[in-house]
Amino acid sequence: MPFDRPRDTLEGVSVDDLVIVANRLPVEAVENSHGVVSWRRSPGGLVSALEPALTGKNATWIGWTGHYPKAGELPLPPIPERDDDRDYRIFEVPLERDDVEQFYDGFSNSALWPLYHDAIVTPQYHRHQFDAYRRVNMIFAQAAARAAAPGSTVWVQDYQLQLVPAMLRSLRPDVRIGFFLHIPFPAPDLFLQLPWRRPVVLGLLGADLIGFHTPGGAANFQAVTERLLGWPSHDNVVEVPAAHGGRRAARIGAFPISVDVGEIDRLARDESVIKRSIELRGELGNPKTMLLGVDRLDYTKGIDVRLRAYTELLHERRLDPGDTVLVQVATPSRENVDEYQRIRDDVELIVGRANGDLGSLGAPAIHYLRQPLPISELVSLYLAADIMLVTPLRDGMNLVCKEYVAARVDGGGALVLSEFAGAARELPQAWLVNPYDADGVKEAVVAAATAPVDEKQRRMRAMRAHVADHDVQRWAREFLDTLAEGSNNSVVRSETSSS
Ligand code: GDG
Repeated sequence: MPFDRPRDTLEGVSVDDLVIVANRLPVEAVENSHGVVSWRRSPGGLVSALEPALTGKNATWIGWTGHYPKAGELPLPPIPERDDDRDYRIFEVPLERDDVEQFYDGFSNSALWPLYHDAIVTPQYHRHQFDAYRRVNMIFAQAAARAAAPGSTVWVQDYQLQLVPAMLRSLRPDVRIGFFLHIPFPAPDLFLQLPWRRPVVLGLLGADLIGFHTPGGAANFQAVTERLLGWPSHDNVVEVPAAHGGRRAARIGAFPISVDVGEIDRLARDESVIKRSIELRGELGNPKTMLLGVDRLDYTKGIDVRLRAYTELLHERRLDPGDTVLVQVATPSRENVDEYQRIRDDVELIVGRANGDLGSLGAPAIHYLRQPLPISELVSLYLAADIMLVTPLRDGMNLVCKEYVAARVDGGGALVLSEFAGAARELPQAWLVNPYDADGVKEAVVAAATAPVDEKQRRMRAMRAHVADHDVQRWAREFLDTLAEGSNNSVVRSETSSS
């Protein structure tokens, strides 16, 4: 396998008992007012999920910073191996411009992302991009192989790194390998379009435990392995031929991810956050009904679906333009990929038309923010919103709806949620919608806006109880415990197994 990167990234460093391998590191570069760049912990859910598992262990997180060297720019300062905020090590996998274009924007986000989201937009398959994917996956696998202590656990994250489990197993057969897919695993007929379906499935089967958000994703993967490889599989176990004879068990399971409920609860009870939520409603003109959307600006999220439904309801006067507002936060994402520029244009056209037709001076129909906000501001928005609109065409889980539920410590609010988000299985008390059915979405918005207070509270209470009991720390614990349990019986001997 080609390896054309400096090999010294991890040299001279002691090996660790738990290694997380993710495309992105849990730190981000921030620039102060004097232009000095430093690194701080990034606020993402994965960091909160994994930190309890990492703390107190010899642990390492391997990933990319999100930046590559650009001509004429000063290099970013090195990331401190440790700092006061964390007691695990960080190792950077440096990516260059070509890697980012071919591996990340290319194969990961222009082939796998759309294919795994039901081919909402047409996946682009290019051989040179898959070659880059393979090459970069090997860089991550080699870094993990060097960082892991004998017999330790390596947990690989997400669709960008599906080849890593098998690559790592061939380099380090002694380590226990887990893999978690954060996006949906599609129906077999769709997945089997992928020209490189075999290396991808074999890559994943290098893991001892392969986790999905939903039982549906797990079943799709198991069906694909049966159709493609014909290997025996039963009770969520695929029997994989082992390197030295016999068979090895690759287990498959559903582990629905969640949010850091404790942290969101703390923010939602913070006086300044509550004060800000009241201020926000004031700034919006104290409307009778405030609707909210919060998403990465991504074509899977159905931002256009909800904006169209809302606009039609205003036109039809089923919602009153005089006392209803919608706030849409759309965080910029993957801006180098054409389809992301297209969805931005679509969304902005709808916003512009709605505000031109239905707004008035100082009172737009849609308040649109294409910028990232601090998490405290998001929680203030969650507290302020009467109706949260989460309408993806397909979503592995969707954390925003769980954050909204966790933030509603007042027991108020209403959630309109797509059936095609993984979270719909766990939050059936939401107003569930088929995002392809425009009239159905409109009905659900009106129903949520006009439901009696006690019905809304009853629904919210049930959703809050579920989310409180299933936080992200539980998700990480259950995955790692299942991975550890499997280690005692991970070899399926040919004489004892059915074939
Ligand atoms: C993938 C899967 C799965 C958004 N804007 C801001 C901001 N956010 C935060 C939200 C939430 C997160 O980003 C988005 O999470 P989602 O789950 O909604 O969506 P993806 O980014 O597509 O995540 C998804 C997830 O992985 C985990 O497995 O649920 O299905 O697609 O936490 O709050 N955060 C801040 N400012 C923003 O402006 N601070």
